[in-house]
Amino acid sequence: MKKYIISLLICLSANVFSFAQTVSAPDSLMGATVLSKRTDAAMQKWRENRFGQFIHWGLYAVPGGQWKGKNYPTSAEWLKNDAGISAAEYAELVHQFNPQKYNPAEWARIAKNMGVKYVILTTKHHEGFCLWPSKFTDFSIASTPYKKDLLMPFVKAYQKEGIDVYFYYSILDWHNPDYRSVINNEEDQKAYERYFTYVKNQLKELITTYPDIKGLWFDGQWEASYKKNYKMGYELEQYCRALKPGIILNNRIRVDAQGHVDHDYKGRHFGDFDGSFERRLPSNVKTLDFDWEACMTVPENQWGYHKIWEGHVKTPYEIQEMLATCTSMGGNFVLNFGPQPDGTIRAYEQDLARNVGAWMKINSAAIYGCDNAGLDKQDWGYFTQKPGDDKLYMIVFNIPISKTLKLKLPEKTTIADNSLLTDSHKKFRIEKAYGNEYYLHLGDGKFAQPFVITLQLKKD
Ligand code: K80
Repeated sequence: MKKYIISLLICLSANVFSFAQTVSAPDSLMGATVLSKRTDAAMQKWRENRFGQFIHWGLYAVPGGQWKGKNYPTSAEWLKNDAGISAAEYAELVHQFNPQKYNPAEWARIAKNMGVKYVILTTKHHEGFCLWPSKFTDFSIASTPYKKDLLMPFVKAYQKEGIDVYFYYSILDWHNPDYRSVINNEEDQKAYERYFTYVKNQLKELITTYPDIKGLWFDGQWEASYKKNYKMGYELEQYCRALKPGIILNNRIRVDAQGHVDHDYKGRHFGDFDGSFERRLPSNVKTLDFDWEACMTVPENQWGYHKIWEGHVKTPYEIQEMLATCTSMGGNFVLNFGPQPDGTIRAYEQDLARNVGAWMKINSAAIYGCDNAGLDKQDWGYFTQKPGDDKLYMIVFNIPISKTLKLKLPEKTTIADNSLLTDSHKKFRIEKAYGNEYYLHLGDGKFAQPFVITLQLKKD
């Protein structure tokens, strides 16, 4: 019996620490536990995916950024906060959420055609409403006129298209009465502990009911209550890793003992990747020795569905360039969609998906599985490369007046061959400039959209 227990313990800890080379115990300040890139197959797949879709869907889609005749131009999913709506009044929205046209197979088709390899869906945003019929609250899809679980059909539909599914979960919760933003006394602490049991119950429920998900994307971790209870964050990380060995977690799962969010007191990201690039890309960096992901809205700052999109709404060209930028710097790029309350996707998001997808169908070899090529960025666009490959991709966004693209290659490297990605017979004249710099002459070809040139490199 004793022997059995010991081997069981060994087995369990082997599971928890199956990424022992990369996931370690935290230090005394509860710093990061993944100190170098994870090398396992699941994380390798995440990295090779490069392009993902974010979906923000919840009760906030119903008011769509408007309340009692007033338009709130701030983020639609923050309406409860921004319009100062009481919890009781907001909760009435459950009776209006009835997405009769919800067709996840159609969503998945749109996503597949856009070229994404993974999706992150909000299962519970800050509003606290759950898209699945949780056993632990009534504030869920089960209480709406729609009634049916939204998650299982979603997971199945995306999986059918070969798209990995990730769940977003907000630690911040504006609905649960036990939630606290700050802990002022013993009672608050007790309530917050009850709330945390709720969080753990729900995460276990999500992980076990939808075993095919690849990971969790946390948010809402910045409040004083969580900082005070930073040990809960570490416990939560352990809990998720034990429930699902190999699970992929973003950095917002934790804070350290000094209250640092996203990165610990030593500047190291929490979780398995740095997902703190929100509505911004990292500045031009040559190599990053950690995994990272940038998530982006189509308008300036709308995640959930807003009836009115004001200001700068991005074009397909901008999205293509952001994706190329991220790939060239060794990171992932995730584009957000905010479905309408009836379950359909707004026309412009569909247009955008189609256009980006048309570009991806031609050029994705320079994106999927590609990474930083270790070269300086040039004014014409971005270099990418598959790790270990001697082929180099040039993703060209700007054609100079000279029709000449400058290339600065590593020392002792020459170009053995080159062609247009879409036409291996289309070669460009290459001229040596000086040192290890070359000119690639585009000639008088016409290029309707950003295009890719492949260079076959040869070491001298
Ligand atoms: C939370 C807090 C701030 C200050 C800004 C954005 C957010 C949430 N994170 C994004 C991924 C969305 O979910 C947004 O509501």
